[in-house]
Amino acid sequence: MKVADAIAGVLKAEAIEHLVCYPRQMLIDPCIEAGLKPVICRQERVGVGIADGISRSTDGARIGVFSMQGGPGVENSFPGAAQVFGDNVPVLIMPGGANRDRAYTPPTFSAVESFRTVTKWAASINQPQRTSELFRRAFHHLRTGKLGPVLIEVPGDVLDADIGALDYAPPRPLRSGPDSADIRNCAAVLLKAAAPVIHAGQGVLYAGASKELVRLAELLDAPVLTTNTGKSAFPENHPLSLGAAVVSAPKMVNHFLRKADCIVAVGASLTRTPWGPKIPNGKKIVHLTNDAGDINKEFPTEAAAVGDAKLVLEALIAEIGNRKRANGTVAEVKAVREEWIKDWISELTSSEVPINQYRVIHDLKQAVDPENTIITHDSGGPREQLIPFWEAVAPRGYLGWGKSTQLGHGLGLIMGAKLANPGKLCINVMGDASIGMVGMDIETAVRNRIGILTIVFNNGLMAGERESMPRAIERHNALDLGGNYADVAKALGAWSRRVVEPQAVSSTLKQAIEVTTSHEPAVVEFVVKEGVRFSRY
Ligand SMILES: Cc1ncc(C[n+]2csc(CCOP(=O)(O)OP(=O)(O)O)c2C)c(N)n1
Ligand SMILES: [Mg+2]
Repeated sequence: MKVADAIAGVLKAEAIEHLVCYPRQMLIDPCIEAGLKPVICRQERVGVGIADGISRSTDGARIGVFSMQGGPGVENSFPGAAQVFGDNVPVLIMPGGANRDRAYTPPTFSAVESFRTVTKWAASINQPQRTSELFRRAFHHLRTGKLGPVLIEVPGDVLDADIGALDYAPPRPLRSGPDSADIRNCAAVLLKAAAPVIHAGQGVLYAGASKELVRLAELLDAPVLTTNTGKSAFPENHPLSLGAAVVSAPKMVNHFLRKADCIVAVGASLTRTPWGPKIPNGKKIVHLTNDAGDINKEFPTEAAAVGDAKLVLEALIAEIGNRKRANGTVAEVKAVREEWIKDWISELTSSEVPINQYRVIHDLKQAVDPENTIITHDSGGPREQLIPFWEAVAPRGYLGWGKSTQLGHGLGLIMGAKLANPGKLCINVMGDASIGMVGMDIETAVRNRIGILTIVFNNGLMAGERESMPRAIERHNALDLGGNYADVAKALGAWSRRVVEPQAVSSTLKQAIEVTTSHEPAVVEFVVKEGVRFSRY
């Protein structure tokens, strides 16, 4: 068997359905022979985004794979790799590579060396007979421990080498549980706390531990906030939910963070980031994570336990037993939420022209079945506007992203989510700068019959950058962007509408949702106001 066919056999054994790819890549045909479906994108960074959507929306149960040319192809996929590395998403990136006799000859591009800083592990198949071994390691890394992208480079001259029969068995995902002494310590700190707050991250999603998280919150009568990537780990229609935080957040988040004496982080690294909850100094920290390297990293830690979020939560729940607490938290969350909505209801229902972004979000909420919807934001204003006000009720009903925050990443992400969840309504909300980065890939959705709904907030500028370059703006209008994206989408073959009247928001969204049910992407461009009011308290 040739190495190319062996790799196709590995992917088949790993139940990979889609090969997201861009030529020239000599693995494409062998993979198609093995029964995979190709998804050819228009740009490599979007290809990584599609693979991300497959992995992220399935909590890694299905691994997204993206394969492209060595040299220019892999060079052009660096942003995608950096984004999934920042967000710890298990994605397999499989570039071609120069023949082995070109290695270490400048300027030959080395994907392994160049991607070392944005991958969990990167290797080149330097000997054909190592194919099975290297893929076993790759899939082990993609399933176990702290997750992240893995890169395997396939040099051109390796592909045709004969290696006999393929000997490959998919490695099982492995979970580890916590030390019982650590759990006793965590429970003791928690039960002494007067006002604990639970800070939940994406580890809860990957562990499938949302039910256990709800149980812990109810036992402690503790309110729950999530990180950006952890949004949807806790049902946001639960009376203890505070919502998720980026720079903006529901009013409840900072209200409870300020008064908390103890923060319990679950399935979260607690890395300080502008796009996450801001934990004030001086709180007692209890840290539950599968990566010991994150403990004591940013915060002195009072108690901690290392393990898979589900196993750790089960152990903690058992340790707390019937020592249930009551703090009157539900009534306090409700009161602050009511104050918050009072602050915002005029925005959410506004009839102003240009259209208010919050009105679109509000009308969209009414138009969807939240149990059957996956939605994601893009960078910039849309992220800040959507996250506080979108109520995620089911795990992975929201794909929050952004330790790096690359404009345009949401488009590939939602295409991958739709490929992996064809029965769900999949929506991405992007600004005009974002669509400028990746808009041509709307054609990828058209051609591959990926029925996503793309919402574009077109305010004709980069709202968040007003502060960053006042002189350039004053003298050269440097903030402004131009474009009619409904026309662009139409020219790319998508169903599209441009909406300027608030009265048409709801009916157009409903029409667009209907269009997506027949595997056709829909793009709705809303001509919106600049939009600089954010939910920040
Ligand atoms: C690839 C990339 N380059 C630059 C940035 C910095 N950045 C963040 S938001 C933004 C402007 C976003 O404008 P737009 O998408 O139109 O949304 P708006 O803020 O206007 O609502 C920029 C330049 C980024 N996040 N990603
Ligand atoms: Mg804009």
